Amino acid sequence: MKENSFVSADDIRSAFSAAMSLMYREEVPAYGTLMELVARVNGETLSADSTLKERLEATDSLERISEERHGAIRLGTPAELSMMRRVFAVMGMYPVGYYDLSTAGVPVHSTAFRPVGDAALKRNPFRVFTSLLRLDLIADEALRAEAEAILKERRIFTSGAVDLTEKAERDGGVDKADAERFVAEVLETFRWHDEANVGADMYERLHDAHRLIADVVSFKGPHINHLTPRTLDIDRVQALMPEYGIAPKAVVEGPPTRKCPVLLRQTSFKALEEPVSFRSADGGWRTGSHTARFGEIEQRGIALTPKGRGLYDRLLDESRKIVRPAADGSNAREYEAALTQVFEAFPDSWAEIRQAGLGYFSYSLTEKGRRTKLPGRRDLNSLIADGLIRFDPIVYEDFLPVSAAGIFQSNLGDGAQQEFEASPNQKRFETDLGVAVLNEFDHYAGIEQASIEGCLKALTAAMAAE
Ligand code: OOG
Ligand code: NI
Repeated sequence: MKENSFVSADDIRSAFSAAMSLMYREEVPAYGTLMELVARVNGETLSADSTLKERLEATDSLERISEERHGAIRLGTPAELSMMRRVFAVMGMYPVGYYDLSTAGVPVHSTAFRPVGDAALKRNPFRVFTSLLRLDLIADEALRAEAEAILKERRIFTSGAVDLTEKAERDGGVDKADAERFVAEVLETFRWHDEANVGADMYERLHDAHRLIADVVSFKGPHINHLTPRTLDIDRVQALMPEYGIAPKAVVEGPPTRKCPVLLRQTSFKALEEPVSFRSADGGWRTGSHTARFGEIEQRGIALTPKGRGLYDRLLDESRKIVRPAADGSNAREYEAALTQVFEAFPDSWAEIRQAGLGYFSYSLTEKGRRTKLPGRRDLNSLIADGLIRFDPIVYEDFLPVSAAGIFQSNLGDGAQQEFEASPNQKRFETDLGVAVLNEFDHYAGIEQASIEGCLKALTAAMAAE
């Protein structure tokens, strides 16, 4: 096959996220309502702030502002995880980062499959937060073995999805017709199944061990458990959710409201209780319910350097020592107040964040810079001071373990939290995945460095062209 007849991975990813959005809105109507609210608030925010509108027009396409930025699934076995990696690779999504959720009382560890280059992210930044169940954290050995046996039997990928993935790997891409089939086949893996794989008794036992184990083991596939559009004003959407008949989680996860947003803020509406049927011993079905699926929103800020991230983690920890947010929302105000107060120690202007080496920036020539010719290389700070180079924050594209744990917890119900020993096991995760995860900091540092090089080169090349 000729290479130029291949559909780009970016196009396949875009088609896939659009198809998933459509499916999820049909499956979970409350999610469609959230999308409407997000579109309204984004529209209002843009009309009230013309500078923001201009800035976004320059960097993003405005019609796509309110589209999904991520979703999440939970897998059951190493084989599922490594096949998922191959499927996502066809869509230009690669595993970035390792997240250990055991410390937060959730028996999974995770990565985020996402596009990595600047151009691919601009084209469509859709990511999937992908967790692998850790049965090794379950104390009951008999139950662990039974769960493993159930998982071993299921096939979460259609044979069409497997064939097309192999074909794409072999040929180095897929043509238009295959790309369409690929999207349709892969979508099946993410679909909701209201008929459980197990009987009600087994479901109860799994559920008693941990609600998440029941969610992963009891069903035919790893149903998409939420999708997350981008909002330009997360506090406003959070405040308006009840008016739209949806119940928000108690607090917004991540940093407090700031002039210069850092990392990632996110909130969700609580997972819905949905009817499911369980197999009964007589071969029939018995009705019950399961709580798994919800909707989330996110607002992203600047990517922090290891130093900035260290400061963020320390301040977050400090805030949570003052007030630990309760699942029922009873101390939400106090928590927000503590967070805001503690985060006063984090500089809140781009210049200060840059000077302190806390964040990653993308550098570009100003109007004046484009007209200037330099006799030789000069140092970046003096070029900025002379108004030849400007800097803009690089957006954080990854996730935050404490926030993810908060999202998990709020959707597992308000019941007592379970404790696990902290046991990160990145090596094991990577063995199961089949490759090492990419390091998020390298990615941001690379984009920053390339932008600096680009500016310096252009400034001196201008002179050579004279
Ligand atoms: C994933 C929760 C993590 C996020 O945005 O931090 C997540 C899950 O509940 O499976 O999606
Ligand atoms: Ni999420």
